[in-house]
Amino acid sequence: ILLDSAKRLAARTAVDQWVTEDTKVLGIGSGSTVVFVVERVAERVWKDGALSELICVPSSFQSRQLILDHNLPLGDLDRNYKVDLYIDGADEVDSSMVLIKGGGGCLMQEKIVASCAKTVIIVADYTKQSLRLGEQWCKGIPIEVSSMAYVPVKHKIEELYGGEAQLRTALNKAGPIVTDNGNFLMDWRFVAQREYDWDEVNRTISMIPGVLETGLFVNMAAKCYFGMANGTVKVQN
Ligand code: DER
Repeated sequence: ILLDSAKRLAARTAVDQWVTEDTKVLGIGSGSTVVFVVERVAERVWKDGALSELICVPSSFQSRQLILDHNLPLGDLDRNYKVDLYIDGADEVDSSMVLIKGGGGCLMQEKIVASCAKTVIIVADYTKQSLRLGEQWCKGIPIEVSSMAYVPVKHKIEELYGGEAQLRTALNKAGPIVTDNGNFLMDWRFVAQREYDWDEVNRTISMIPGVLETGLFVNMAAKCYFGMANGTVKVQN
């Protein structure tokens, strides 16, 4: 089946299993797969007349626009910092549920909302699953960095862990991409053959002055729903 069908299948399966009348505050991730999550939630609200108390907290401008476009109740962490459930996509999910996120540049708010959630569920098509991190996503681990610090941050990461960290430049804008939060993004292409302790790497890179957030989501996701090429859904936890 087509990739979009695999994404839609994963999204609808996860929403129908996890979004219930008890779900009051639902965190909405960013990217193309969560479009199908919001579509299914909107069907349940507007067609089935269900989920009457649901509030949706966004994780980016794009996510906020999705919520508004589907006329779903928009919330924020100021009023709803206890998030019942967070559903998002991922660029890659390895066999121990380490995620690479940030391909769409939204990793900082995504990790913040995910950190406020009781349960984090990932939805993805089959191309996102890997045994070993980096097998599928070859663009590097996204890192949100202060624009005044990206050069020292680049060198510190490369000294610590090897590989190469590159500033993410825009396609339809001259110069670097600026995130929803007004920062720059770097993509760190790590050394594929090297053994990394991703929990330690995430913590250490996060502590480098000038780093706002990394796209390494470690020990955050409870389950991942993969839409498979044969039209089935594979659940990993
Ligand atoms: O940028 C992000 O973190 C997105 O959630 C990304 O990881 C998944 O985007 P996709 O659903 O468009 O592949």
